[in-house]
Amino acid sequence: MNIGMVCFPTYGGSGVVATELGKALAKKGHKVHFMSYSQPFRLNLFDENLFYHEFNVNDYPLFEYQPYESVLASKIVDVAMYEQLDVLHVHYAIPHASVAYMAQQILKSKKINLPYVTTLHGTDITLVGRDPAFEPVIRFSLNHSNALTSVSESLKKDTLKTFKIDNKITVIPNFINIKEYETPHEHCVKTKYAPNGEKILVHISNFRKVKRIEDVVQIFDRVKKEMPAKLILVGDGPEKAAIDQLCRQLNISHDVINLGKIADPKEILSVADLFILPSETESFGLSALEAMAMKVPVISTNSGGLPEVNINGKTGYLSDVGDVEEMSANAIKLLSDKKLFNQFKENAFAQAKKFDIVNILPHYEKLYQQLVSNQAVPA
Ligand code: GMT
Repeated sequence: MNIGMVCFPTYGGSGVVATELGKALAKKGHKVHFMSYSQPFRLNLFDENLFYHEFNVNDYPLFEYQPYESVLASKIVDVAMYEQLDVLHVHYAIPHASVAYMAQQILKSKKINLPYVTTLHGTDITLVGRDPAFEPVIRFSLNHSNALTSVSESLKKDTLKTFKIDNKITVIPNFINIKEYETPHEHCVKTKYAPNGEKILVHISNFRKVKRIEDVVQIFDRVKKEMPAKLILVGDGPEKAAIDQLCRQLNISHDVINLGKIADPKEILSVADLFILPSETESFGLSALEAMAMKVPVISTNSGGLPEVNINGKTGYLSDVGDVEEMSANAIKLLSDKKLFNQFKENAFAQAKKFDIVNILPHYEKLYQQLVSNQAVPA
């Protein structure tokens, strides 16, 4: 199949999922055409079936806001016509679902049928999508998607509650390629970060408020009072300055290692003892799954889709949002009991295996196939 793939290229789970999905489809012989305003950060193009079509959103003095949607819709039309796309897959509802609809209508006027799949990722529904200003457009474009998927049962429920749409939502969970985690990651030596055998806590995110990184720091501060420990922070974003400030106030900056944006976190995860994800909302928690695939137990909240990934008392622990005391106590308990800790590591890996790409990819392929074989252009 010829598949068009649209995602945000920036650091964020939806771009990672789109890119890894595209790579896996390309390996299976499909031709995958990415369209974005800059190259998605995990997209390396050494595959004869992967293509990248960049578009420029020009800066024109008349426009205070650049017409991203129009340029993207034009690019989709162009790629669909000249690369003969069979199906389009857009990630993140806002604004990609309505852009896909617009492109589909333009193509329809040229007697070309391009069915599209919209994958809901999380904040497109739970945060940004809650803004009533978007409501009519989101509801319309979700209802008109030829297929609608969400990355967790929890997100499906949230979508149905928020938008009351009529379209069917298929849950296809996020995934990892377990083989990539089984190969040794020797470059990153643990003693580089923990020269005296300190426990290493890791958090990875795009440092937005929803991630509650201040809770990561508070948990670390409490763990550090019980045992020697280091905190590795991967990523960057709007909350970074406030987090630096908090670390200074708590006088723990010397034990907090900021690595900034890292495209592939496997090496870092290979030295981690615990992964901390105390998010306010999290539709799935791909970073937690990546940690578990590296046998790292997870201390997280129980919000959104996290209970579908991290199993309480088995692969890690889940607590109410903001319950820093319980999350710290659980972290200390796990790190102090070697037998329990090793059991959780194995459980985390076993749970991650369920989300291996080989189990998830056929669901997407089947969906595309269903859309391609139904030639009817939607009204
Ligand atoms: O929150 C992020 O890290 C970015 C955001 C995105 O869309 O890029 O992530 C969302 O999608 C990921 C991939 O499906 C999910 O694993 C994350 O849980 C989800 N984030 C939230 O719901 C806050």
